[in-house]
Amino acid sequence: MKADQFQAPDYYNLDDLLSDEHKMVRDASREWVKREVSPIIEEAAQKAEFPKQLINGLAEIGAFGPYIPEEYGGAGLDQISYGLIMQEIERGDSGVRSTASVQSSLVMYPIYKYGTEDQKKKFLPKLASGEMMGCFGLTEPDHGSNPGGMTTNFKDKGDHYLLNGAKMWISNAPFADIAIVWAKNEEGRIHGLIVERGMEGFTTPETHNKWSLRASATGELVFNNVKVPKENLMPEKSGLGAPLGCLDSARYGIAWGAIGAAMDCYDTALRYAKEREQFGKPIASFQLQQKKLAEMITEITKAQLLAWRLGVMRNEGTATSAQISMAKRNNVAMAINIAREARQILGGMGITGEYSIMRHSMNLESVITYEGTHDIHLLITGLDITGIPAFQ
Ligand code: TGC
Ligand code: FAD
Repeated sequence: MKADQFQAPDYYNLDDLLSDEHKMVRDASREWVKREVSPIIEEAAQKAEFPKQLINGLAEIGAFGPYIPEEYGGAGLDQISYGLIMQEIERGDSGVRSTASVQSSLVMYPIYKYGTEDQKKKFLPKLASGEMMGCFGLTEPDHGSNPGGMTTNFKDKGDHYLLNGAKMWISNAPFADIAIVWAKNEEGRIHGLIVERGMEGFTTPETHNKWSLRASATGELVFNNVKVPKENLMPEKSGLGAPLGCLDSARYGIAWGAIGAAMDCYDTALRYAKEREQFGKPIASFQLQQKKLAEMITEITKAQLLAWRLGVMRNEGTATSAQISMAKRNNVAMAINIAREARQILGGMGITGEYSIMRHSMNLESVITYEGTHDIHLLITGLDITGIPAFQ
């Protein structure tokens, strides 16, 4: 793979809207990605292996629980810093960002928000340091966009719960030490349980043959009469709103992350277009290529402003779930379109692993599907503006 020459576009001087802390956090993540992710990520993706050697570095840049308070091992940062970290990691690879998103927003966040003090003390510091890794099991083979229909269930057996069912498409599952599992009790109410590797009847088979997110490990969670200690139920929130609340945080991170992938594709295509000559001129001199590049920087700039404003509202505690959906949907679609256009600017070279664009393009096919598909987020906006649900 080519040396990482990335230069971040900032057409509307977004840096002026960031604090010194934001810029410090962002620059540290950017440097780390350049040093540790770029040199190894192409090979990891080609081999379809999650690069476990990145776990310590992710912890060091604060990517595990950026906004979790320091007393629980988190970095105690605000929402904009969290977004900027996700942006920089996804500039390297969406799969590596997935690992950080899941650990932060889908594992640490529910324990922090819905867990007991004992659960917080037991799990959060180890999750923040990367000593322990987690995954989040909501999706089932027959319930993806409609998680409320889940059939995974647990029964009260007096001194423990008995868990049965299966989850699929679970990021980090093959190597996770713990799984946050959403399951129905005997009354059909959804609760979150912390299931630990080693519990009898709990297995995590890996999902192979993915053409997308190849540097992220994906798997199933299978529960066959798993005895879960009662102290592993997170008591502070139940119902579908509990897992969906975690998704708000993860979707927000993706709205920033997608900008990173788009910036990398744009920056690569711009440099290539200025260097590559055809018909005796740099291809950047042709109007058709300029149109592509000009539209890319316009869309990136709009996405940056959307994410920044959403971050401000998240810091104030005023951002709604529907506002988060709009940003996730817009920014991921923006990134996938830019990846496709950028790939064309590189001609044949664009399909090779010499450049990052094809990998980003394939990765974004997962990002546009997980955490709520492109169409589901549109329906969430539709519901918000009309008051009428069109899901069924
Ligand atoms: P609905 O009746 O609308 O809502 C049920 C309850 O949930 C509340 N709620 C939310 N709460 C917090 N945050 C949100 N975003 C919320 N959305 C809804 C709602 O107020 C209600 O509460 P209550 O107290 O009245 O019961 O539910 P529905 O069954 O009609 O479904 C609505 C729909 C389709 C929008 C929802 O199911 C949905 O978002 N589906 C998409 C599923 C999804 O996003 N799955 C993601 C799985 S995890 C994943 O993909 C991780 S990838 C990680 C990585 O690798 O980076
Ligand atoms: P379906 O729900 O079957 O949808 C198929 C199509 O139908 C989509 O285009 C959808 O938009 C459309 N559709 C569905 N319902 C409607 C409707 N009402 N109106 C209009 N159109 C509709 N899940 C987890 O729980 N944890 C994870 O860590 C996780 N990681 C993932 C990693 C990867 C690589 C992938 C690919 C997925 C991951 N997921 C995870 C699952 C992901 O959240 C689901 O794939 C996603 O929610 C969509 O569900 P589905 O694949 O079952 O598609």
